[in-house]
Amino acid sequence: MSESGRLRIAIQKSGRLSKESMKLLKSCGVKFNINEQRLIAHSDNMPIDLLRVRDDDIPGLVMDGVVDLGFIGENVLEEEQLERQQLDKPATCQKLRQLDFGACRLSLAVPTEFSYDSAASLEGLRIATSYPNLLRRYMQEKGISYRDCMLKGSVEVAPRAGLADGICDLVSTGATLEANGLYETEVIYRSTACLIQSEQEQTPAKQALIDKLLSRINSVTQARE
Ligand code: PRT
Ligand code: ZN
Repeated sequence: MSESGRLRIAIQKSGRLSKESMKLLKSCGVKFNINEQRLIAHSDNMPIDLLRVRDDDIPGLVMDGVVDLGFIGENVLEEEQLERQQLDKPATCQKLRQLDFGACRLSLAVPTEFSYDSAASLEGLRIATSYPNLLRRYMQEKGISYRDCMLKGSVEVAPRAGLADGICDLVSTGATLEANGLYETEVIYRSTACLIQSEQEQTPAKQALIDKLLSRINSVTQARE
């Protein structure tokens, strides 16, 4: 558990955030020997353990205090926070800083033949998404009622498959939307990767290590700007 003297950091095992998260830690001087089969990687030169997991698990691990730090997309963090608030589970953590990778937006999109004026054009229609809480918050703010179609993957094919009228999904270049005969109509959330810390009180030694890492991250990212 994180009560051990070693700092526990959760990073995405494999996916869009893994390489950049590892690269950032390496450029902060943290050395790792990764064994692809292993969940945990121990640093050779600092009291740091890396926990390599699905990105969706990272906010919960940090909010429950199982790990001390996590690299995560703000979209996943905020969706999990909204979910946990409804379930009365711990839903807080400190956002130490935004990072300069993993940029994307969560957007509404509809088929090219759909005549869209505003989000109100979706009133009463079905929207496929993997982000039901962020979508609900946006639609509630606009006072629009809609029907959910919860999909963990293949969201962009839902309209063509007749499962939904529109989608709410992550977009970066827009190529996936275009390839699926969809167009982006509203950006509902803008996201980048970020570094989060558990609310649990740290020992002075661990907090000093976190501060050192953060200061190195600041120098590395400033140098990249
Ligand atoms: O296996 P695991 O659960 O860990 O990974 P995952 O498949 O859930 O996540 P992954 O690796 O795809 O994405 C991790 C994080 O990267 C996301 O939560 C975002 O914070 C960030 N990110 C940045 C993106 C994108 N850009 C992105 N383009 N996540 C997903 N996409 C997908 C999007 O869902 C769509 O299918 O890429 C497609 C759109 O891309 P464009 O370029 O065609 O617009
Ligand atoms: Zn995921």
